Amino acid sequence: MKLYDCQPAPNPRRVRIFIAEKGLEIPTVQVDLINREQHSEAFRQINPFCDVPVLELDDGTCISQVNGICRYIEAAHPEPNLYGTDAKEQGLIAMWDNYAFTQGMSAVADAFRNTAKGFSDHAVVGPRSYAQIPALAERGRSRTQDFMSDLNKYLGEREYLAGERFSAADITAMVTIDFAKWVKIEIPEEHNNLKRWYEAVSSRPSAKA
Ligand SMILES: N[C@@H](CCC(=O)N[C@@H](CS)C(=O)NCC(=O)O)C(=O)O
Repeated sequence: MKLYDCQPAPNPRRVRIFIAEKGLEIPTVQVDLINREQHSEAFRQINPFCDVPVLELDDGTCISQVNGICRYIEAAHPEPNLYGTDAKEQGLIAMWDNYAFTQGMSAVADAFRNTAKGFSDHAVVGPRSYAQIPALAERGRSRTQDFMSDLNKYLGEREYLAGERFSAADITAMVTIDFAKWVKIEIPEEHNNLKRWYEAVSSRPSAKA
């Protein structure tokens, strides 16, 4: 088994943290996103969506998309549980994980990809070329700030994003907060609940992955 990875990129980091939480060690292969290795013919054979992470199983099956990979790992290595035990918890964790991705990670990605040099013809992840739209970057910045403010509210109501224990949803939200630093957005000083949670999740050993 091996993980196609790119050390600085946020989405592969979500999988590395998940793997660390499970106490597993999976060798990684670095994909050079800067030089567009993800668009090479060789990598398209591994993942036609042209993105990382990708988990290649020992039988050659390739699973991409963070959720696909992490759900596979959770099923193969159930403990410690990160996607919920009973039906209610599974539903809540999936809900908050998807919320963190669509309202957080995607907002930061819009802010970053629609301004960053080197992405002028590549504002959307994937095999096709899309131009940058500066207004989308501005909207992404506002949405990122709103995401932090909403997280601060939710985390005043409970210890972790999906309930009283750490889950896959916290990994997505924490990596999003770190990704926001790429567009120079930090947790505002007055967001005490968000700061309390961020310090707790960031001090877990897995956060170094
Ligand atoms: N929805 C995908 C997102 C993956 C993604 O956005 N990966 C980025 C790195 S963080 C990527 O591979 N980018 C390639 C590119 O920019 O061409 C997932 O869940 O895995």
